Amino acid sequence: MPDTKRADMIVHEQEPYNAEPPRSALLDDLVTPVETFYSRNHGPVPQLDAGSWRLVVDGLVREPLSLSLDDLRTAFPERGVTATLQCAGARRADLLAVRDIPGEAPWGPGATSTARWSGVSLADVLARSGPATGAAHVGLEAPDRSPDLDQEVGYGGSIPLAKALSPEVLLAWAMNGQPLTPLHGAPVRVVVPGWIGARSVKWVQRVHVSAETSTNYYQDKAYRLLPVEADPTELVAGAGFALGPVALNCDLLSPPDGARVVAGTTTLRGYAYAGDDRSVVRVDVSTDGGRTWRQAALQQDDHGPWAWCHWRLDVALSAGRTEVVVRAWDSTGALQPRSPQDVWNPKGYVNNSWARAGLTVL
Ligand SMILES: Nc1nc2c(c(=O)[nH]1)N[C@H]1C(S)=C(S)[C@@H](COP(=O)(O)O)O[C@H]1N2
Ligand SMILES: [Mo]
Repeated sequence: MPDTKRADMIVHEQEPYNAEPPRSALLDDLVTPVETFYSRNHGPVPQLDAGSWRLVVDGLVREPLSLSLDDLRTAFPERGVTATLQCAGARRADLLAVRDIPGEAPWGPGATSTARWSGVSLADVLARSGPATGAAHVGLEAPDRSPDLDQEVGYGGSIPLAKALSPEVLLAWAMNGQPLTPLHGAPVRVVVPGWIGARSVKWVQRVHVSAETSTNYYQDKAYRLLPVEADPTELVAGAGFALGPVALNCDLLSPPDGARVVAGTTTLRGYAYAGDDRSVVRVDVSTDGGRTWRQAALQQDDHGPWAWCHWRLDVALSAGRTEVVVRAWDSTGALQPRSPQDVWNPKGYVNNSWARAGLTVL
């Protein structure tokens, strides 16, 4: 286990390291401590030397750049953003219960965490380089390679130029006020607030401006929502559609599914999150399997538009079995889909169905 993580992480894979914190740990604070923050890696963690690290900006630009960490620190204003990262595979465990998804880990709700990131805006760096006519997408490339893939290039993906030019997208070197750890992308990672975690490329070395989306495996073949009947063992470039902005989602973090609680007042707590330009406006809680609903209190503490919220509701429970159901609404009036059956897909992404937990009340 990397020494920066808490001892009770739920480890899906030791090498490469893939782990999420236990549910209750996410409730300690709206800003997740680095030792608690989930960790998602497709290959071995590269150990890059900050002194010799360079960021190349090239492609459809008027002036290609090669910037050191010192260049970034001195030539551009430092910016900070509190942003939630959520893996597109978060809550996949409930999709696996519907139908098997070979080769994909049973991530729970903990593949969602929030940090205070600091660095410079990608937009400021792109402004210096000057996107040329026809520029429409920004590729983000890293050196790490998955041992399962036979490919020359490392991890990567792209975001539309319009998102890349939004000030919240950072080239970040610090997380919660500390220099990034190697596990989280040192010396510099991209943070794309409101978009699936996969686009927040760690160990970034190249920003490639293009007319097209990236042809990297993780843009063109993985992190795509495939039609239900697609064969996930034969991934076809461009099949389905690429995931981008994070879907509206929520989960119950305490008490967990299967818990025994004492009759009387119990506090139900969890998180809710809506990506990109949407925000969570309401969280409904039912303690009778969805027949009746009450609204939870939302806590966001002015962390800004890119951070999740925590929710809580005191409920009176009497002895017996109770099915808790939780569902969130966003600022467009969208409601989460009802069940994992409705959202099942061959790679097991974006399970944003209602949260459900069975409690035994003693
Ligand atoms: N270079 C690189 N960047 C990466 C990844 C990776 O494997 N390699 N994983 C991505 C995925 S799928 C997610 S969800 C986030 C997770 O960030 P974290 O490990 O800091 O929590 O990083 C993204 N950036
Ligand atoms: Mo991810």
